[in-house]
Amino acid sequence: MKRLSFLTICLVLAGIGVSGCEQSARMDKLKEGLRPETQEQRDARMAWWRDAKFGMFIHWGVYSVPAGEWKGTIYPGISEWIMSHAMIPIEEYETLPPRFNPVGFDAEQWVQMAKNAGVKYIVITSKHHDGFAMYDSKISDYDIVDSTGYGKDILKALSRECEKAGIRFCTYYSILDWHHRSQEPRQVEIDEDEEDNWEMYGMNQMKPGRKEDYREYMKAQLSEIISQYDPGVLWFDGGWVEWWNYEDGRDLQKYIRTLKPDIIHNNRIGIDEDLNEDYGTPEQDIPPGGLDYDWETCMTMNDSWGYKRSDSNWKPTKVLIFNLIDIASKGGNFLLNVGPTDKGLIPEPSVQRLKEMGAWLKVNGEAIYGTSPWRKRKEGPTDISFINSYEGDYADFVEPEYTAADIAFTSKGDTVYAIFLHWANEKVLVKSLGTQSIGDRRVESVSMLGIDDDLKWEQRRDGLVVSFPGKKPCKYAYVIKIQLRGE
Ligand code: H79
Repeated sequence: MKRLSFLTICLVLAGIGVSGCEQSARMDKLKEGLRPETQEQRDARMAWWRDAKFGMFIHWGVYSVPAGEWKGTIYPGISEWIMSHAMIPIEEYETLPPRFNPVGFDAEQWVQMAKNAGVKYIVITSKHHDGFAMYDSKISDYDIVDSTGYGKDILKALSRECEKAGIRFCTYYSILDWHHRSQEPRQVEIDEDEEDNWEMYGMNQMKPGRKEDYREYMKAQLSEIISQYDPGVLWFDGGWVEWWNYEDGRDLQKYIRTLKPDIIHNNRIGIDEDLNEDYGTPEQDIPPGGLDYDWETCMTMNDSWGYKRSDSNWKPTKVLIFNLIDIASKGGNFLLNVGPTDKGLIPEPSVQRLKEMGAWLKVNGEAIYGTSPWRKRKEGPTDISFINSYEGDYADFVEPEYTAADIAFTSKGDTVYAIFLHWANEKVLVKSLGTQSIGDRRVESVSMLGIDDDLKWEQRRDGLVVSFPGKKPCKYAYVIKIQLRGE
C-alpha cells in the first residue's frame, strides 16, 4: 500500500497521470517547453476539440477566380497553388482581387449548412500561401476589404454566425507568403516535363535581412485575427520553408499563447519533431493504426482544396462517412474541406455530401462525438481503410465487398459502439464482445441507434449474438450500442 501511494505521488509529481510511457515522453517535452501545463490542464484545454471529431475546412481566396485555369490552360493539381503552378508574377496575380466579388456569399447559410452537416468547428483560410487576407487587415491593403469590389470582411461575418450556431470558429494561416516583399521565388531550373515546379514557390526564399520584418508582419496579422475573431484553433501551414526555423516556431507559439492562453495550434508552426504542439495533421491520409498523440486528418472531397472548375473527382458520400468512422475508431478528428466559388457559393456536390453526412450523424452521432477508441478498433475481413488509400478516379471506384462481419468500434465509458459497415437481415455475431474476449465484462443492454426498441441478444463465449431489426434506421452504416455492466 505504501509503495503504491509512493508511486502515485511520483506519477502526480511527474504530471503524467495513469497511462504510461508515451504520456511521460510528452510531459518531458512540455516541461522543456513554454507552456507550464499539467496533463489535466492540457486535457481541459483540448477537451472541446477532442470531443468535436468532425470539422469543416474552408479554402477560400482569390484563387477561386481562376479556379485552376490561367490564360486558357487548365493546370493540374490543387487550385490554390495556381500562382506557383503557372508561375504568376505578383503584379499579375494582383489583378485577381478586383475581380473577386462573391455576391452570393451568405454567412448564415454557410454556417447553417455546416451545422446541419454535423460539424462542430470550422477552419477557414485567413491567409493562404498567396498572402491575400480574407479579413480587414489594418497593416496591409492586400485583403478582402481594401482590394476587392466586394469590400466586406467575411471572417467577421462567419465568426459571428459560428458563435450564434455554437460552432467553434478557427483560422488557417500560412507562414509561407508569395506576396510579401520579404520573400521571392527560388531560382530553380524549370523542368517543362514536370506537372508543377513546387520548389520555386513551395520552397521560396527569404531575402537577406528581411525576416525580422516579416515575423513582425505575421505577428501583427495574427494579433488582429485573435483579437477580432477569437479563433479556437490556429491552423498553420507552409512552415516547411528553409528560412523558417525551430526558434521562429517557438517564438510564434509563445506569442499566440500569450495573446490567448487556451488557444490550440496544429503541428505546422515549424517545430516539427517536437511534441510541444497540440496536434498532428495527416493530410489526405488516415494513419493505419491511428497516432499516439492528438491528430486530425484533413481531406478534400474532390482533389483540390480551393475551388477548381474542372475537378469533378468527387468521393462518394459513403467513402466520406466511412472515413469519419475509421478516424473516430482510431481516436482522430476529421477536417473535411469545401472550396467555395468566387461567387461565394459552395459547390453543389459538396452541399449534397454534407447534407447526407448530417443525416447519418443525426441518427448515429452518439457513436462519433465525444467517443474514444475501444480496446479493439475493428473486426471482420474487410479493412475499412481500403477506400481511404484509393488514389484513382472515383468514376472507376469499386467499393470493397463488405459484409455484416465488418465492424468498426468506438466507445464512451461503459458503452461500446459497434458500427456495422453492412446491413444484416438476421443475426450477427460480434466476436470481440464474447466472454472469451472481454472476460468477466457482461452485456447489460443492446440497441441500434435510430431504432426505439431494444434488440434481442445473447452473450456467448465466442461472441455477442444480436438480432438486427426489421428496418434500416439510415443509410451507409449501422450502429449497435452495447451497454456493458459497470465495474
Ligand atoms: O492548404 C492546403 C494545401 O494548399 C497545402 N496544405 C493543404 C491543407 C498543401 N498541400 N499540399 N501541399 C501543400 C504540398 C506541398 C508540397 C511541397 Fe514541399 C511544398 C513540395 C515542395 C514544397 C514540403 C516541402 C513538402 C515537400 C517539400
